[in-house]
Amino acid sequence: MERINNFINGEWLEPVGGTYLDVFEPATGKVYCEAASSGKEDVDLAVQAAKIAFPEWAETSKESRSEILHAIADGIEAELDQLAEYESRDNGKPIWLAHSVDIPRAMTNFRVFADAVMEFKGDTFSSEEFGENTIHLNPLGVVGCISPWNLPLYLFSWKIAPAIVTGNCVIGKPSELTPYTANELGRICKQAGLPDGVLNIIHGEGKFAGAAITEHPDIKAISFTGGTETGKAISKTAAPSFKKLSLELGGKNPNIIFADCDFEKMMETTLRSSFSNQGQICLCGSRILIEKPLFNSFKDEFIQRTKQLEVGDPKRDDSQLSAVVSEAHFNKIMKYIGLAKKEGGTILAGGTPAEINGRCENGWFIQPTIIEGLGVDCRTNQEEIFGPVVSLIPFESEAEAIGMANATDYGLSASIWTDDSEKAQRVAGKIDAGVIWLNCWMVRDLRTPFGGMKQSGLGREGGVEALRFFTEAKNVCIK
Ligand code: TXE
Repeated sequence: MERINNFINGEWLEPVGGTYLDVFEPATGKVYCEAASSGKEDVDLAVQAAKIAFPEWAETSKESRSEILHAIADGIEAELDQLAEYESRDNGKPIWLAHSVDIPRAMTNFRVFADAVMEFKGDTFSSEEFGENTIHLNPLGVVGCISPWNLPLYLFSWKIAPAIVTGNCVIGKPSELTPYTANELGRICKQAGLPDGVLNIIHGEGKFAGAAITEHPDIKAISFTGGTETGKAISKTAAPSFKKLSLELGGKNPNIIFADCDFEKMMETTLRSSFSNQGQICLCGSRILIEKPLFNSFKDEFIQRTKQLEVGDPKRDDSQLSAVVSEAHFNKIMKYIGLAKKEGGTILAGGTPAEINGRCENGWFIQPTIIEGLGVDCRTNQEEIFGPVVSLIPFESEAEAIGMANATDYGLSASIWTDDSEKAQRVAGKIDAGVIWLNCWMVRDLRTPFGGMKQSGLGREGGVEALRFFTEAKNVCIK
């Protein structure tokens, strides 16, 4: 069986402990390869390599670093078809989705930061009284990038690109559920001329490999995307060594739909924001708040269109949804559907596994599910389900919608649907979320700050925010 090893100092090394984890294809439920199960010793080796590579990489001009990032993007672009197939096999998402979203976005991540770094420099302040102040933005050294399984290469590269382009050396850890394209990225980086030791990729479980990264005294910062509970554990571990932290965590995002919206555009977008990637995107809207006069017509149309969604083999172009990432995650989502019923909710569509015949008969597929009849305070409407499950909630007034939207511990994103632009801006101003879309969803200019409030995270990624995160300001004053 194929084995994925750690990528350390430009070489593929077996884990020191010699053990491997099974990697499953979610669409079939079968193991198709193994990935290194790493621990502290492997992380130590990677940090040693990164520390040796750092001085030269930090001194490399930003023009040269930017060129290498563009070469990495070219490498991803050249292998788009193959990478999309790998991503789909690893994660369960349709190949067409990985081909149109995940892999192109990974390529764009490298291009955007390759360009952004060219404009990135510290301020200068000069005055008679306080002299000439020049702010240097220096790389931190060795940094850790820990990413999840829902958008594997997309989120891994979203962290790695700004880290290396600012002159840091990286210890990256993809999710143990989806290690495959991260491993391919190591090869593509090497081919693109990234010096050995600048990017090191460690595979393995969070509690061993991930914890060894967050604990390591020579790692200066951690950029993490994943669950809120994991984010809390990482904060605790990282605090005593004063590591910089960027945490992108969960969400329970509201879609606020007013009766005066463009119904067709809203409906088409709400279907996507509910069920794209099987609902496994932190930005998916899982609480759909609908103004009462529109509630019944929204509900009827939404049910009808949801029932028409095709759930099937990720290899098929007509599969709109495919498998969820793992058996454990399948069970978690099904448990939440059971909980919704116990809490008094009515299942309007879905609510069951999807039976797929043939190659995928043992895969982890769930029908897109709509729940109605639950108040905002119940667990179904408070906890992140992270699957193809949404809840419909009616509201009477703007104030009530805002109250409901803010009534969770999360604050990642929201979308607001209305033709009244003043109302849209007014409501946006009152929603506790880091990312707000008016009459659209998932429109992302990568130069804008991205991240959440409350338990959805700490700090912002994207554009200059990411470049600042991976650098440290030093003010040099002369008078
Ligand atoms: O993610 P984890 P899980 C949410 C979603 C999901 C829940 C749990 O609700 O159901 O989180 O998912 C690494 N120290 N999101 O358990 O564990 C782990 O190996 C250091 C939201 O699969 O957070 C992986 O690389 N690292 C989300 C990464 O953390 C640790 C995306 C994410 O895994 C670690 C994914 C530790 N102690 C899940 N424990 C989003 N915000 O997009 C785990 N890891």
